[in-house]
Amino acid sequence: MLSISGSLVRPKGMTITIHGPAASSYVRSARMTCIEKGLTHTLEPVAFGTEAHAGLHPWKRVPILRDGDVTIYETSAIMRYLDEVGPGPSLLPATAAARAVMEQWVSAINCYIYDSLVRKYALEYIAPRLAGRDPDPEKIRAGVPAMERDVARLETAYGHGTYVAGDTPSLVDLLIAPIVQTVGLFPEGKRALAAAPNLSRAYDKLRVRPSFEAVHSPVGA
Ligand SMILES: N[C@@H](CCC(=O)N[C@@H](CS)C(=O)NCC(=O)O)C(=O)O
Repeated sequence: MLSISGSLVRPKGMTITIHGPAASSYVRSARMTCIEKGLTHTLEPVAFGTEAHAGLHPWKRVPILRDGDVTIYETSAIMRYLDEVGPGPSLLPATAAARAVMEQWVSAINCYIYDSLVRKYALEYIAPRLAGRDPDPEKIRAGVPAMERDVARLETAYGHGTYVAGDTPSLVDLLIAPIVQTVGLFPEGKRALAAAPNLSRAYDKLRVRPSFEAVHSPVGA
């Protein structure tokens, strides 16, 4: 359950726990943020759907962060927390307008883009395969138009600078990189990304960062 009773000064060297599977794009974004910020963390599984899981996240999703007596769910809140407590360079853009643009795209990912790119497209390949079944081509076909539309919309986020909000990565770029990697594992996603040169250029820079390489997904590896 959310706790805000953490001490004002976070003890140096305390290890953060991120709960969730290594393949989850949101989990990978939280872990990338730890690494970018110079915070040590361990990855721990969560028993999906159990009462213990609900005790950490009422909607039974991942990731969940634990840091001493602080427990936080929702990836953007986790990333904000890590950005504040970590010693590494800030992952927030420098101006009010750029920070608002970052938040706009964080919200768009959480409300629309994760759904169209991952949940209703990539997972239609991944989930059946993990269960030892063949993906259903009808379900994949049904997800392609929204996936293509939202890759094209994400392309516009990278039309103005190297990253979404400036010339250095901010939290939203760390949210996007694992999603792009996941979509690019599958043929229609690969084609959509090939038609998005600005997004692909940014992804090519993000994917060689040590933080991204350290959390490479076991799915499609
Ligand atoms: N709004 C949540 C979404 C988290 C989410 O959907 N995570 C996925 C894994 S990438 C999950 O828990 N899926 C399991 C499920 O939907 O039951 C956040 O930003 O953390």
